[in-house]
Amino acid sequence: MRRLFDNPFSPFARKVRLVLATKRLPFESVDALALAHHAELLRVNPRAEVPTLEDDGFVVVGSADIVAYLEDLHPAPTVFPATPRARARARAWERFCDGVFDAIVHDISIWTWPTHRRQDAAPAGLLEAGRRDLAEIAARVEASLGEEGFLCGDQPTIADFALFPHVSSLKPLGVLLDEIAHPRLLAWNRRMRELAAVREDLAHLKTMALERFGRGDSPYEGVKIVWRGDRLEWLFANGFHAWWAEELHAGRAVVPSWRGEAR
Ligand SMILES: N[C@@H](CCC(=O)N[C@@H](CS)C(=O)NCC(=O)O)C(=O)O
Repeated sequence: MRRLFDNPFSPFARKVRLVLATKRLPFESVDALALAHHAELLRVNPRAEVPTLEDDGFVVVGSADIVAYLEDLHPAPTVFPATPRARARARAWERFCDGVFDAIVHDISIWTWPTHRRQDAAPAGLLEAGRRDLAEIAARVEASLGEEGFLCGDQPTIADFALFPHVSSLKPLGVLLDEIAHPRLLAWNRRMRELAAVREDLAHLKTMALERFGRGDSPYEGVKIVWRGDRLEWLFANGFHAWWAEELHAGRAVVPSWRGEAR
């Protein structure tokens, strides 16, 4: 049995679900960031992160490794381009989306994301720094999209699946794309939204947002934020280490542990 320790809103889990849907592989989904499933998640992944895949008792941790595992087992339809250089480019995009794009989106969404229930305001300059970098990333993606339609050729690959969840976060974070500056990115976005896997992902997201937050409560941890390395790196590189230390002292920040200690 294929079981995905999942979360409807995690960009990494969404990337894996896009790949599962593209390859038409059925799976059972557990919303493992819901507090009710936390112990189960710790059992398979001491860092308590989603996505984690359990395939007939065999555990694969981390979205890129899960995608590579699925590709090895089920190579058709492929989510990687054909040539070694194009594959290397696709992996580089995936890593950039996972390590850089995700970090910025995460670090500035704390005050808009319903889980955190924050009453305070972001430290001065944080949202501006995030929006500046996100605008630069949008410009970079625009410049990289060629005539072929997708990031690494004429078919969607892991590069596009890693990028899509983050692009869909831009508008709520105040980064607007327009036809003058971003014609290719907007056309790419429309093309992505025509894919069955993406339509499924967006419909799921909408249903889950209503289900998880619609009643005003939430099944997730509401105070402590888990700060993984990449997310801290962007924060520190932009000078917000003192703010983060305050968060830590106030009991609102934790870092994942490879030993699997309970938080
Ligand atoms: N490198 C990991 C990162 C996964 C990750 O950061 N997952 C977040 C959700 S987006 C998580 O599980 N955080 C734990 C928590 O919020 O409790 C991957 O590629 O799968």
